[in-house]
Amino acid sequence: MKKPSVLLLTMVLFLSLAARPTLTKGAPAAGDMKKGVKSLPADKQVNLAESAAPMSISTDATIMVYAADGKLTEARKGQNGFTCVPDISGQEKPDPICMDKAAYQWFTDAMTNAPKPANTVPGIAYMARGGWHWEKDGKITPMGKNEPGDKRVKEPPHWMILYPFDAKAGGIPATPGRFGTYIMYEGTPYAHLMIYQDPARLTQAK
Ligand SMILES: [Cu+2]
Repeated sequence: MKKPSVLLLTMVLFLSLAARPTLTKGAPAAGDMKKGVKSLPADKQVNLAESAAPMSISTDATIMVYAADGKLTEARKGQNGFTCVPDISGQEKPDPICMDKAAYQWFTDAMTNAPKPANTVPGIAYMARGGWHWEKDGKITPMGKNEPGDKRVKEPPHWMILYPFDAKAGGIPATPGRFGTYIMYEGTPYAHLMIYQDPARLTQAK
């Protein structure tokens, strides 16, 4: 697997809220976050990372944590192809994420400013604590391109399908609304499907 240190470090995206007792296990309380996720002990970062996805997924996932130098390092090797990270936006509330291999590729490409994501199959990512995006003039700012003055908007717990979606062709909105599903970054190679559904409450097909 590619070295993910650059990856989520520079990412300026979503954020979180909503503590989910059903899956946070020993995840730290909001008060612990004042100094940022990077200053938390590794075990707390692990719990936080795991809290992004249903436990059935995160228990077997590779877990990355921030080392003292701020770089992401592998804290635990997984077996199910998913990788979880305790925080991606560096906002005052952590926004952990769990990604499958294709989603990991997608985020790596986004973070390194690749012209388009290289994943050839749809990626799936879970953000059970929500995230953030930024808006300008009622439109969502492309990832990492937000500027001072842009409006920061909270995303509720959600999951994503990371693959080229077209809002017009699919008849899906390009901004969040009552529908609860929309295409984020519409009109860019990084357009993807956002689904406002708490991953903590997803049940698995048997
Ligand atoms: Cu998104």
